[in-house]
Amino acid sequence: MTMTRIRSVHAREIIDCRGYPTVEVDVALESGVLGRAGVPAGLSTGTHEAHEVRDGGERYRGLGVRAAVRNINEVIAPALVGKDATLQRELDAFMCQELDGTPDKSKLGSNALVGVSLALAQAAATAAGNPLYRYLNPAARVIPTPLFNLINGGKHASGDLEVQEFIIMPVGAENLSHALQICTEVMFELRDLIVAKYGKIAVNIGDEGGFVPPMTGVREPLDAIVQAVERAGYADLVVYGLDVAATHFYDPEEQVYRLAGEELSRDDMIALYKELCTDYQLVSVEDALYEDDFDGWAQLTAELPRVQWVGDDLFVTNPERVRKGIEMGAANAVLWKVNQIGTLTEAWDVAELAYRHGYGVQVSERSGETEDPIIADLTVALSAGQIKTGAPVRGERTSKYNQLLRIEEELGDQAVYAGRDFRWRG
Ligand code: 2PG
Ligand code: MG
Repeated sequence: MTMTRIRSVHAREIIDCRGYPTVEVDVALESGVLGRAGVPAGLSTGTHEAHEVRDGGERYRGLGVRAAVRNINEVIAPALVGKDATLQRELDAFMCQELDGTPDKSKLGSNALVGVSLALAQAAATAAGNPLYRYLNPAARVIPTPLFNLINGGKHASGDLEVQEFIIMPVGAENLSHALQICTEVMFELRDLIVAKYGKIAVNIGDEGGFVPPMTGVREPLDAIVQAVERAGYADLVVYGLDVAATHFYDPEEQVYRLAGEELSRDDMIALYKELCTDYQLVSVEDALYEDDFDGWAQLTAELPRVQWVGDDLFVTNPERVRKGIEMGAANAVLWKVNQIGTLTEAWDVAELAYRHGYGVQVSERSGETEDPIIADLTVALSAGQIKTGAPVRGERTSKYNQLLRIEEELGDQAVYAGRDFRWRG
């Protein structure tokens, strides 16, 4: 017990990959072990996410996190020092109920709670002499199928595409290192295709490392990616995905989706997905409809049950919203982001809830990331079978892929690449 007793909790302000301030937390134990976590942040956030505390004012255009840092150093730290870091569930509950006490974490900030919760887990794992994935799940061996986001639109890019992410999934790869090779070679081909058609200026990249070419609609980018996959020689090994992030081009007053110059109703959107799923090997589509349209989601899921319909803004890793989705048959997979709900324990329980009802779990980065690779370990610990962490460029994305490569190597013969079974828990 004494070795895992918390000696100090210390937070600081660092910057994320967009240059926005964020929180980093160090948890030190009596044994001298240190657990550190960086807090990610979304930009195309769901309305129902837990509340981040930002400073406002002029500094960093209001985005500073000094208040959240103070909440950790002055409120959370004194309350946690002396407690046992291995009691993750108890400590997470204590922070949420006793120290914060709000339903949306708005008193201390989800950015404060997430940082402490994840740093506690890292410290406890290190103290136990284990990598985090194995500490959380000694039987962990499923290496996830990656969803590589090769073209960026929506809020993550400065182009005209409304759809946020155009994704390839190397389901036929032998393992993660092969998957990375496939994706990167496809990315090189896509780069050449875009340069040939639109010139060099068109291969600038968006927030998640994907290209931002001057394309419109849904088909033009999908066609370009399919062509790049074919040219790279991987047509048999690759299927496709989208994060439509539809809430962000939905007009709730008019009840229309404004997509590529057209106004589409919910039924038009469902008809569009039917066509796209026939014309492309689309196997996973996230946020296909508006975040509060549970009825539309249920209709879509019933009409196209073979596709993985992933709820991100719809569910926001929130047990109540996931439960409602399960009851209504809305979506069949949960996008899993710890900072949407606030603590590791709450997010973990959401994954368990999803599994119990046959829902898939896709672990995801945020568009504003740090170099912290923790979601790689969490994906393996959850046996989630799928991870979405951007294009394999830029350090805040490669840190996750490279950590997965290390885990795959460490597991050796034990490792199982999820491949085509990405939706089913290993
Ligand atoms: C999403 C995420 C990550 P953000 O919509 O799935 O890709 O974006 O972090 O901006 O919410
Ligand atoms: Mg999303």
